[in-house]
Amino acid sequence: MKTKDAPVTKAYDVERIRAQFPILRELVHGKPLVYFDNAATSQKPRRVIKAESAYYATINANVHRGVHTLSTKATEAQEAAREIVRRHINAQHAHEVIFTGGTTASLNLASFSLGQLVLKPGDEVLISGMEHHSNIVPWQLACERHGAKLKVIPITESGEWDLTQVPFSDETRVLAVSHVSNMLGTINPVKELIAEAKKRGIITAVDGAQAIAHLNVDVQDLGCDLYAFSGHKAYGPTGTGVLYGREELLERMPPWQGGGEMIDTVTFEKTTYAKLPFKFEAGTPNIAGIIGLGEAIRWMEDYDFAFAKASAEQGKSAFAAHEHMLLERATKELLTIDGLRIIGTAKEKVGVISFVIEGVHHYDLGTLLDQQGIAVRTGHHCTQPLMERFGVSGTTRASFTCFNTTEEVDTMVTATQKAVKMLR
Ligand code: 7TS
Repeated sequence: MKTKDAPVTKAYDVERIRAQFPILRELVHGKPLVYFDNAATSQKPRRVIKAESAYYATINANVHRGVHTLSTKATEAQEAAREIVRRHINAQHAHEVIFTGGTTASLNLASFSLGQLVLKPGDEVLISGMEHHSNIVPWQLACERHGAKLKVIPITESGEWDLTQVPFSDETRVLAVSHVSNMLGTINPVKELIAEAKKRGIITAVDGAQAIAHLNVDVQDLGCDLYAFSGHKAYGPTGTGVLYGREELLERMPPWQGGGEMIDTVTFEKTTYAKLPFKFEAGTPNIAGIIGLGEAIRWMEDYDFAFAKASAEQGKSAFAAHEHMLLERATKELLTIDGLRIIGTAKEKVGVISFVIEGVHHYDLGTLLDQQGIAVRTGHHCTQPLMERFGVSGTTRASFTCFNTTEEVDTMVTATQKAVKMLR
């Protein structure tokens, strides 16, 4: 895992990174865009936009279908992207990488298929109190289908798992937890919890939606059975995602959706399924998006790793270090605002800051910030149980990425101070 306390040196050229993102030239309400909603979706570097359009302009064809040249080229480009993902997350085999529509689709696949495979009445699925709805509802549905129960790891005041109260039991069959919280920014000790689960023979699934663009994800090192993420949160196109699964488990898991591509033979009496990964990829995939996702990962590696070498002695991630510096600055400056409370004060955080301000509704604040060209997210962030845990209806959330600047943080803080004066 990348650590984020590396010193940011002169080698980190934020302007050079910004130049890669065409959208940063846009004005919003006549003001330069300050994009602090990176946890919702990341912006796309030019290379990714180009890779997607080049596919349509030059090799558009269906994959794994025809013998014609374009189909072969499209297939090769898609499978090259699978290998890029495999290498990036250090999966053992490319066929352990299943392409999906996003984290939500990956978790629905995982919960449906694992439900069929292992859940019986009385069994338990263990999640945590900081999960996104995408890592709650699919498991709830699976539990309803199979008569199982959903159990929850409680969250401490600082926004961390309370490891003294993990409700493992003899009935726990699946542990499904997020690597990083989208609301709190907390980096969870997933490796440790997975190790504990494995000792008990529990299958482990990780929601990596908020980790993939900020941490070095190594699925073999984590020891997880399944790992889900979205391409669009890691500089890639929307409508792309991955479910990594350990080969031996994927072989045993039944398919989720039926259709073309996922079969070996079909008769009206019986269907046999294709080998991995195609067993889980029914229908025509998002070929252009997958190619774009591969390019996004290559872009991230080219830039982040190049900077990492240049900027941090121990090869720490330069993106993560930069984002952490922005987080520290925003935290310090925002706390000077009277009545402001940060929700999520864990020691290990990515560049996500959620806050509430006494006497100010997050929606009003978000609207006033938008008028200054500043994009933040407001609301419950698809984590309603977590909102309830902290006794709030919603927060304002700023989430930082590699191209954000200290000036942008200062602009947001000043605009927030002004907004508070207007709204109180
Ligand atoms: N899990 C986590 C931890 C997330 O943050 C999100 C999206 C999802 C799952 C679902 O991902 P999707 O790509 O399938 O939609 N989180 C957010 C967010 O924080 N703001 O908008 C979407």
